[in-house]
Amino acid sequence: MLRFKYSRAASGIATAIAAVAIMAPVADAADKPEKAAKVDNAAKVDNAAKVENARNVETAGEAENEAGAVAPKKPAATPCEDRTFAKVFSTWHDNALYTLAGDGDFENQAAGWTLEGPASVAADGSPFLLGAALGASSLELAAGAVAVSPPICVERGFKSFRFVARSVSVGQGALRVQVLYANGKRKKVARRVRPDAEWAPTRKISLAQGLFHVRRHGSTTIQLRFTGSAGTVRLDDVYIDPFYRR
Ligand SMILES: [Ca+2]
Repeated sequence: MLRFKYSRAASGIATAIAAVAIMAPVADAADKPEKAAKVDNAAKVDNAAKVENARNVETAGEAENEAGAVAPKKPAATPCEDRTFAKVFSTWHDNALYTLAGDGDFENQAAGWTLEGPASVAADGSPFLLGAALGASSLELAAGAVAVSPPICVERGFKSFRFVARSVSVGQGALRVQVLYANGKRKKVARRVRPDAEWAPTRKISLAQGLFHVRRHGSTTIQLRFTGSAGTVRLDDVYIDPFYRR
């Protein structure tokens, strides 16, 4: 009986903490995005993933709210469909398992991607054999171009993503990278990427999973948005670090 009462009380406290954590990013997102993400992470049950985030993942640089936000919808209580996972960045001492975003290697004419402005598929694949075969195409974004990925199913523990990029303009190009969440809050975590002239993987970029509240054994979707902000950049091999399996 005592155990039951304790359990109920503990559950109530956990719910209260979770409610505070959910509200905090809404209040703070406009001016203190990093703090908001940290508060949210603090409420996560998955301590292993939290520690891993703190140690290895580039902290998200920015979060925003957009006008016209709609009411959050609950994430699905079903896991993602089976996908292929591989340690594709092990050459760069990153032994995490990754899965390719939908046509994330742009070998199928950016199928499923939404392209706006000066965006096109270029006959210039990354030189790294990350998948089954070396590709021949990448996505080129000049300043002002926008590319949005197909929806990507994510579960608990999907903590970061990375891709391969190069600048092809005379000056160094730059991309703004954002994460679009399906929870209706339209929060975005942004990072600016300035690739060199030679193809190279970016650092890991955080998905700020605390902002999308995936249930245990559940899933939700995110999308990645790339905006050309200076010069011309080509990107290729967009990979997501999947469920925490190590
Ligand atoms: Ca490619």
